[in-house]
Amino acid sequence: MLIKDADPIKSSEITSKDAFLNRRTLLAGTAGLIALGATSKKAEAAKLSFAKSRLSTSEKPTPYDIVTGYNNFYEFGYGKEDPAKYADALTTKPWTVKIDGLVDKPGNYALEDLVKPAKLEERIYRFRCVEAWSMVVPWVGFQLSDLLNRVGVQSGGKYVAFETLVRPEEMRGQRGIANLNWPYREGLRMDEAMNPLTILANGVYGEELPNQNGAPLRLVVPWKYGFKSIKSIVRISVTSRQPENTWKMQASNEYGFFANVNPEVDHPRWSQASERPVSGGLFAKRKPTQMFNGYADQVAGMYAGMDLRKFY
Ligand SMILES: Nc1nc2c(c(=O)[nH]1)N[C@H]1C(S)=C(S)[C@@H](COP(=O)(O)O)O[C@H]1N2
Ligand SMILES: [Mo]
Repeated sequence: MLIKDADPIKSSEITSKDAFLNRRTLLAGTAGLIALGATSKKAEAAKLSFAKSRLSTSEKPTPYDIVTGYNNFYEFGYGKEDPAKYADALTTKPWTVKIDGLVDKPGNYALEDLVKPAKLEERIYRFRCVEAWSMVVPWVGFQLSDLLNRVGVQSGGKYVAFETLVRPEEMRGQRGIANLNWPYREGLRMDEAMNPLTILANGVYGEELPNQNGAPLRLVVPWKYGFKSIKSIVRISVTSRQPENTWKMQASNEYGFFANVNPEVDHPRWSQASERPVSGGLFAKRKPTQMFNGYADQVAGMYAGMDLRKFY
């Protein structure tokens, strides 16, 4: 099958989904294999209001259909198209996040109570999966530091641990289809959690997150491989010890805790020297991967003195 590239899209238009919908015939050509069915339903998603951010990249975002149609979310299956097909089964309203551990104000928080006081911003970030593909995603969310400051981190709090929900009735991957040790878990060191680049996203493309992207609240850490950016969070714990993380538990010879994007350290199955942008048609050229996914200026200082080759 020959797939024609779409016309270039002006970056001024790109974060408006209406502009996207007007062009979806063209974009459908680009997305190629990705079904359009899910998109029309998502047109009903609630719009968010947010400010722009100086921390956004000026690179052109990956088309909406790809951002919401080519996903990793093993709770719904292994395939890249499984999340878009099956994640609608997840009930995201109401949603509660348990915040516990070394914080002044632990509790079970309704999602609204976490999001309402927050300063929502659009953060257009590069996003790099350890499988060596990449996108540019216009997230909407707020800094994790903002939430941590609100709940008050106590002096012994050195790490932040996150968990996704376990709900096999709604998550087919948890019914024996994907054999991970549920719940999906991730963690950050406190300085990483407090870094201004680290956000909790509740939206993408100006609207509430679709389920396949980790609704209603997911982490985004743009200088680390995508698996750190845990989806559909139900628990945030401040801990004194380095928490477990799912992919390291699964295969510690392949995945680490830090998982900083590093073109010089290969994964046993994927060279990390370059990446395949999942936009611009199936024949898009690979491009060189950047240290810390291009965010070295903002984050390299946190790892001064660490031998980065040992912390894959
Ligand atoms: N709970 C949960 N979070 C997850 C995953 C997952 O399988 N389960 N996959 C991770 C991986 S490997 C990637 S690359 C990103 C993909 O995010 P996206 O689908 O929004 O692009 O989500 C991450 N967060
Ligand atoms: Mo990934």
